[in-house]
Amino acid sequence: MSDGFAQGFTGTRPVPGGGEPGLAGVDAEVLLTEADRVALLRAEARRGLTASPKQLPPKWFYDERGSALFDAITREPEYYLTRREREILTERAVEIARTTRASTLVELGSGTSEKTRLLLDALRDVGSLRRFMPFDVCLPAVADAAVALRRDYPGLNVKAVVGDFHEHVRFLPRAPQEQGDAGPLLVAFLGSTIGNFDEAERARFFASLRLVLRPGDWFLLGADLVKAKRRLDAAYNDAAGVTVQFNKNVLRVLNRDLRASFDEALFDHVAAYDSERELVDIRLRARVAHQVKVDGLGLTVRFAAGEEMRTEISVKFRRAGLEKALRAAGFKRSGFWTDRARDFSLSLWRAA
Ligand code: AVJ
Repeated sequence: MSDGFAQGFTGTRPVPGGGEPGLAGVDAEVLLTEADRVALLRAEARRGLTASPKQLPPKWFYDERGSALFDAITREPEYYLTRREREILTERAVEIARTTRASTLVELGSGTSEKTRLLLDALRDVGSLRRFMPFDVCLPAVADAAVALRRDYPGLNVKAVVGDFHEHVRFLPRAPQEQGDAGPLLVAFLGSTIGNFDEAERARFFASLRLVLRPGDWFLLGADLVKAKRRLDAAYNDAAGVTVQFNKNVLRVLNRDLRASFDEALFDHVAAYDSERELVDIRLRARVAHQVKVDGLGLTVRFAAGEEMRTEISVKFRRAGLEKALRAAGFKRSGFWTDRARDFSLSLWRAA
């Protein structure tokens, strides 16, 4: 590596891919190439479709169409999360910028990076901002974010990273100290994407993030809070049906990338808050008994009538639970904020 980002790695590092389409003119680190992505999809789809009960990891919603559908969900009246998080960020961005004085902002699962602009503006205004790194599994999403932000923030060094944050957070490229760019890193993980992780995945994620950070670096976490079931059920069953399309999009991804023959019309969207486990369980339920061929895996998958396949969990949090998990991973709390309705939380953690 000659770009000065190769230092500070531990462990074996994936070879960055070259010549990925869709990254023209964007400085990028591809930790997950298109070929890797398909290999990972194959492995995870094979495991999930042959498991009992069947399940698919939620990251596979997010091809270009899925990312656009998620964006549409954030504008639905029932889906309060994005608006609440934006309310907190609008109020706290300056405080976060003054506290962290971060020189690099990393956004995990960046999507369209729209809320990040609040942070970028505040960090630019305190004069500490040098670099922005959108990190996402969806290459078109990071590429678009990188292009738009480079345009709107002249002088900002933008480096896109394509990766799976379960696997690749520990390989986050760091600028070496000797470049005179030793300001702290601020890693933002917004939107309650952390809700997609189960408890073990969360612990592993916080621990590997802590390993890539140096003492004095920062972690900003957006996490949705436990609340009344009726509101959560409504948020994941919007009247316009965008969430239905989003949930079923994973079937289109399998059809296209694994030459599967899923028929969306044979499945119902099912999403319900489980107040015991404090999570929204999101599934696709087969309307009738049928078989699906997955040619790319040489697999025939049988569904019984009424059989449910889990496509996502969306865990809801309490402050005490978050503090416990982050402290266990080696973080110290610096701030914990909610919106006025106490629907959503934004918290700032310092690598201790
Ligand atoms: C992007 C994981 C935060 O769990 O609320 C929205 C995804 N799924 N509606 C969430 C989602 C169905 C969303 N996250």
